[in-house]
Amino acid sequence: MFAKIIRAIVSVLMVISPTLPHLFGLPAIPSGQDLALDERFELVWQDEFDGDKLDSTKWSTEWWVTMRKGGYWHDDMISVRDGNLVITTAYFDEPLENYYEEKWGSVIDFDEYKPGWYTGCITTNGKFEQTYGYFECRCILPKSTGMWSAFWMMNDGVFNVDNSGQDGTEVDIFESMYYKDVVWGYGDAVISGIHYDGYGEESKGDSIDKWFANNPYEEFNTYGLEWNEDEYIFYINGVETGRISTGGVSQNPEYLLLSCEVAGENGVAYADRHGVGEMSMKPGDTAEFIVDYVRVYQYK
Ligand SMILES: [Ca+2]
Ligand SMILES: [Ca+2]
Repeated sequence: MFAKIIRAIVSVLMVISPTLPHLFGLPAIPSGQDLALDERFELVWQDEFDGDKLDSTKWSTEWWVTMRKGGYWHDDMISVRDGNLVITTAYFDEPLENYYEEKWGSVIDFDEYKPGWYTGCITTNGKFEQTYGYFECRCILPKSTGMWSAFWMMNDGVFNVDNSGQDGTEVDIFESMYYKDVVWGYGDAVISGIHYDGYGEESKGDSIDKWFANNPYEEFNTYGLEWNEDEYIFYINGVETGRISTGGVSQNPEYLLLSCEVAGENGVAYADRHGVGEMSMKPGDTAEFIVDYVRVYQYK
């Protein structure tokens, strides 16, 4: 009910000016240029997730293998079935086994696995990276407040502080964090943005604010990024949402990540979005981030 009213209001505002919804803190409806995928790009890399386990020639689960915000990232939460990657989030009373203590224990300051929420992340780090092109995933988002799913890219230069993003930028092609706002009808939105110059005091970034997808917790949508030497252009279902060139775009190859996080800190989930409230999901419930494919294209 509220959802339809909010959408109608946003539609009216956008007729007046496409920037108006964001001025009122509302998501906007994608209305920019069409991607024209087939005319402008050729497919160079893909995973359709057709097998029965994660393809280790394309993906690794070892990008970060310990506590992550209000939960833990763990291999057991990653599965491939029915043509999809599924990253499951669930609560465990007994900590899951630490597969990486022996391998990484001397390098990583492991936070002990404890009872709590477990979820996961996969990355092409060390297996595939690309400079420029078009990057797309088709997915259904996990249904709970406190869940934060994302399709994003990284380069180790992100940590280099030089007042520029050209040496490497975290590009968040989409992040879901608005399930809290489903009641009011703008929970069907995702955000896109960038971060560069590390994650400390010098950290910089930009965002294109909230954009509507179509019923994204129940239905597949595509979320894409076009990246050239001048700008990042974000898309939902092949329609531009916005573009960013702040700090200068990355000129270095970047690897891909698909991840789910539980909001909170020190392995304790207490957040519904940015650090307040409760998760709507309770122990015994599960949330699934379902990804039909990841496809990477280069300009023709
Ligand atoms: Ca930099
Ligand atoms: Ca598939």
